[in-house]
Amino acid sequence: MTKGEIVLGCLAPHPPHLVYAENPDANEPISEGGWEALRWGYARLARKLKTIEYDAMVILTPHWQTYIGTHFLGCDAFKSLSVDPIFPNLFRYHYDLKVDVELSEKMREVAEESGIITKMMRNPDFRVDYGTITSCHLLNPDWDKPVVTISSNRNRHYYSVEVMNEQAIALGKACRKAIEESGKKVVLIASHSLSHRHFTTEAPLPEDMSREHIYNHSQYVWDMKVIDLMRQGKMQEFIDLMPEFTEQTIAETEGGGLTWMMGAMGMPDFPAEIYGYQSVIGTGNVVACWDPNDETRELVL
Ligand code: 2X7
Ligand code: FE2
Repeated sequence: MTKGEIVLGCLAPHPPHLVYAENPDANEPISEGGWEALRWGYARLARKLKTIEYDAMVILTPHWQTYIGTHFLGCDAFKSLSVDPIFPNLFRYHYDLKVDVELSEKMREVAEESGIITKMMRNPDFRVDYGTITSCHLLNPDWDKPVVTISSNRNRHYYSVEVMNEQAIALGKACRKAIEESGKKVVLIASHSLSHRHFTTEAPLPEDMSREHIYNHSQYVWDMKVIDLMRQGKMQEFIDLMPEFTEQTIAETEGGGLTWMMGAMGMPDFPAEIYGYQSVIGTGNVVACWDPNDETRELVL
């Protein structure tokens, strides 16, 4: 069997606002648009994905939080209505997704062998989190590839960002080994924002872009600092800065997505492709990807 590989790693933020702004048939609320810098960036990355051959998407999301171990989706399909608990006015999405259970089981098994506590989610009525749905919809609106969602274990809350970093890197290495042994080509997705202070009141019209801006200048400066490290291919430096960044900006990196993906990709030292940066209710969001193929990697923005 040919060795499997990670063909792309995407940092894909999941504000439900972005799906709301797109007006897909699957989502009930109707909008007048908004957040174009992110949505157009996502559309360009989605076009790149169409040119890449891959078997499955594997996503780590901070909105499936597990307190004992790391969990993996373990049923062939999940179908339901996802209503965002905070923004039911924006996100009531009818999803119908397929899971690569074989790959999911393999990753769980290798993670367990490396000492990580794990569990398969076998409840067919389990409600898939909106991080998975939003990031996958924006990267692949056709939903024509199976996915695997990995939960975010609450290491950061039990312990610290430092412990989260160590555990997420170990999980990333285990997932890479499992992918290689599976013979499959896989796209990894870290589903989250960067800085994550957000407004506590919403504008009367959510898509009123005259009301959208980053929460404060310090958040902006931090976001630009870490995006610059991505551009320069200094991901080890970013991971080393993760505790300060995460604590000072209440960043959504706390769930471990980016650390896990970088661990799986062997801490890339090549430049990330940057597709767009914008705030959503004050949070900082970048759409970025790491393309290990020197021939297809581009300077996007
Ligand atoms: O989950 C989110 C998020 N991460 C960022 C912004 C707005 C809403 O939801
Ligand atoms: Fe979130």
